[in-house]
Amino acid sequence: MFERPQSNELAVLVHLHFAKNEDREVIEEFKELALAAGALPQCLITGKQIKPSAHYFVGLGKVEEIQAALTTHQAKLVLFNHNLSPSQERNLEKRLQCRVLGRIGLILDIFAQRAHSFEGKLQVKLAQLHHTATRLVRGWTHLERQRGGIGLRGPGETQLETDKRLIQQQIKIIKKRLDKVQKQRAQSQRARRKSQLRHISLIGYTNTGKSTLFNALTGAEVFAADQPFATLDPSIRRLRTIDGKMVVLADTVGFIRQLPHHLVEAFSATLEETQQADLLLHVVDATRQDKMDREKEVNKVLQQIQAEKIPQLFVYNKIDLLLAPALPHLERNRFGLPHRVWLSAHQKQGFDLLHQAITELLFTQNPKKRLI
Ligand SMILES: Nc1nc2c(ncn2[C@@H]2O[C@H](COP(=O)(O)OP(=O)(O)OP(=O)(O)O)[C@@H](O)[C@H]2O)c(=O)[nH]1
Ligand SMILES: [Mg+2]
Repeated sequence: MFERPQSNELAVLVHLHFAKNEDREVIEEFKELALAAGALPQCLITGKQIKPSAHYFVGLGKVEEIQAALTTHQAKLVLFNHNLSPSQERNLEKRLQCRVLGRIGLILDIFAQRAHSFEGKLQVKLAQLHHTATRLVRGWTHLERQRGGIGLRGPGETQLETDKRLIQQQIKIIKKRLDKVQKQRAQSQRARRKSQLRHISLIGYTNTGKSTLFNALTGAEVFAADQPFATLDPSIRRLRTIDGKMVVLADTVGFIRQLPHHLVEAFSATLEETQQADLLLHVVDATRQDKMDREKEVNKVLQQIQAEKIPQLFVYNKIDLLLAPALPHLERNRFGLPHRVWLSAHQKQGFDLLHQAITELLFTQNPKKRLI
């Protein structure tokens, strides 16, 4: 459906270590994000720093290193794997004479490219406007601008020349439109609720295999791909459990560490599927070293959307890729209830265990025991 975008902007990537145990996987994820936005990473500049410096985020020496890398690779874009303050972004752009994007800008750009539904597009636009509102003055505005470049998609570019009042007006208009769409959505949600079917939401870090599992379980054909944020708009299908009961299954947008607050807020309606679920299938890529960190990040977002109390069943996916091969199996918690299912969505292995676990958790006699 959508391939990697081909804007082919040569980019210099910057990632600083602030903690000792930051590792390769965080940097790999950063590169994936850059690629997903359509950038062509030319080099990665790393370094250790105790805390960000106020003016340029990085120290002066690092700024010079970035400058040299830009010249060497003839790159016109610098991507930071960190959240830059508006003034840091501005100072860097002025100094480096090119576009500089922080992690939030990068994620927003990917979202802008991937949003397909009317609601999804409005949500991204809203988040972009909030982001832009704090960044009205850009140091590089006198430079030649490339329309549609990374970080310039969506409403960003024209708003740069407008004032905050105009942006606030736009935010108001979009919120109104979103309200309308969301009311319609609430209506269909109510209709589904009336049917009294139990709701299950697939949630988890991005690229863990939620959509692959959704497709394999329901026979749907939603887009699944080895890239961050393949899914933005939720999909909903019915699913029959092993004992013949019908449930509703939702596939949702994946989360990532440092998910921009405005994005979570803007997507709150989409995330309602999750907030109102009876059970969350928390999909985890079992091959990742950092899976525990990722689980924590996902739980942080769940807290933000007040969904942290909904029972979770962990689905440890991609066991076919584990170095030490594992067979599908089911782990139980201290109450003897299903806690973690190890399976492969791709190979369709372990689905019987998943079905069994869902049935037990949703239709068990003692609801108090369901909380894991
Ligand atoms: N080997 C293997 N690959 C898998 C498995 N499940 C998913 N994948 C692959 O993992 C990649 C991501 O899968 P998706 O289903 O798009 O993941 P997602 O969690 O929906 O990702 P987002 O929507 O981007 O958050 C795809 O390339 C899948 O083919 C699995 O069990 N085994
Ligand atoms: Mg998906």
